[in-house]
Amino acid sequence: MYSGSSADQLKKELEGRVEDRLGPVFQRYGLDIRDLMTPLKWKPLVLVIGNYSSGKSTFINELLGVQAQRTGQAPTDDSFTIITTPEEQEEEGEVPGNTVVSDDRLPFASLRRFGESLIAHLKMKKINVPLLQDLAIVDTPGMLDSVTEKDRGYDYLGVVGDLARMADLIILMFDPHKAGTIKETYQAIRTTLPESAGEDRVLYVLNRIDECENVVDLIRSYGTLCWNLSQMTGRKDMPRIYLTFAPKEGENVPSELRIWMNERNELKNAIGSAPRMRLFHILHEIDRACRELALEVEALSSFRGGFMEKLKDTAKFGMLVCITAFMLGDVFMKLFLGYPDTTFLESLFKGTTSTTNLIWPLVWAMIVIASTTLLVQRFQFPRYVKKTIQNLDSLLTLDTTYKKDLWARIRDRLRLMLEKQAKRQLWVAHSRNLKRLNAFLDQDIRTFYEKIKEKA
Ligand SMILES: Nc1nc2c(ncn2[C@@H]2O[C@H](COP(=O)(O)OP(=O)(O)OP(=O)(O)O)[C@@H](O)[C@H]2O)c(=O)[nH]1
Ligand SMILES: [Mg+2]
Repeated sequence: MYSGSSADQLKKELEGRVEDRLGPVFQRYGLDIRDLMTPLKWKPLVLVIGNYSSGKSTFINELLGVQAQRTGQAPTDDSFTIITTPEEQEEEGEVPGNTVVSDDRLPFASLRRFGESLIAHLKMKKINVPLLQDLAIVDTPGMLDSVTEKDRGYDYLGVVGDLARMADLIILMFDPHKAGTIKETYQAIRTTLPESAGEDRVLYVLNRIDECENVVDLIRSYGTLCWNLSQMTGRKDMPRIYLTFAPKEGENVPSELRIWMNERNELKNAIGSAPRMRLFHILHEIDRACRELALEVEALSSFRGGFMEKLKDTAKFGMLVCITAFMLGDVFMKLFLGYPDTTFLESLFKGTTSTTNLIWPLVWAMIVIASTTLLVQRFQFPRYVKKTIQNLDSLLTLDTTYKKDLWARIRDRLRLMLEKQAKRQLWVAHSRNLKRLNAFLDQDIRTFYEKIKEKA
């Protein structure tokens, strides 16, 4: 199994490399690469979600070897419980939600936004169990059918989404009685999880299979779950579904169930891989942030390029007017005002040009340059920015679904940037930054993926 310390070492190496290579580029676009890692700064996290009474808490207790969580038929637990070990010199015990969201060593500050109702339903339990040295487990209230946000008092799926974003491994538990038919489960799989977690981080479990009357009954439940899952995820391939049950304490496992014992053990072993999954998770987040920024930089580069084209035309026209003003400005002055006595062109023909003949042509040229600059600054550029913001999609060719998804995530950020700092974008070397981002994606991230796989 992947040891926590080798994962830690790789994590530090990765963080160093990211700060070195990407820190300055992210900073140039008003982003802090460290923010990206804040939710991932604590221990690897295993999130256990699923239908009420599917056996989440029973499984956690079995995994830890202690009765950490209350269990029982019907919805039993209405709290999110983070289970971890006490710090050095600290006693076992419970920490209330308020302290959990205020502790800046922990990654849960974002949960504060779900309000007091959630905080009252959030706690941390600290128990001395070796498994928890390298990871923390979050037990959650079961998903229900006819429940609204008002009934819960907080946005349950919002909380699940936030935790899923932080989690390195998500166990989604079903049972044969309600194999994928619960409304909240449907919403979680349909929207919350895809927005927060990669597919590879979710383990599907059909638990309590000992309650199936016979193999036919089990196959029926399994089939129903597969069908429901395929409807919910839209995936063509069926993910692995662990078929498990909790062996009753002190009782022998009935012979017909013995063949399924392996599944439960494999699920437990999969949880041990959370530290390694954390590394993949971090890489995944960095990869995503880099690709998002790369697309943003591409759009800004196109914004800059488009304006430079316009500026070139204006400059050409301005230059023409400038030369005309330089040559003829004083000729018109002489015609209408009677001075200067000798125009620049006259002095040229006579061969008597002196510095005094250059004063008016230069004044006229300067007037043209100054007014062109003013025109560009006051009218042409703001109009270009306004038009670009109105038609942001024209900055890029979005030829793949992946690019379209990325674009949907950064569109507002880009709009804000153009509203606030459009001028600054003209002076940034976007193409160089894009090269750096792409080099990181092509080389460094790949190298780290290989390293994690090698050490597995
Ligand atoms: N037969 C059988 N019963 C189980 C199994 N797992 C759990 N149970 C029982 O099912 C009931 C519900 O288990 P819990 O672990 O409390 O379920 P939960 O998912 O945590 O439920 P909530 O916290 O209410 O969402 C308890 O009475 C358990 O003893 C199992 O694999 N087989
Ligand atoms: Mg429970």
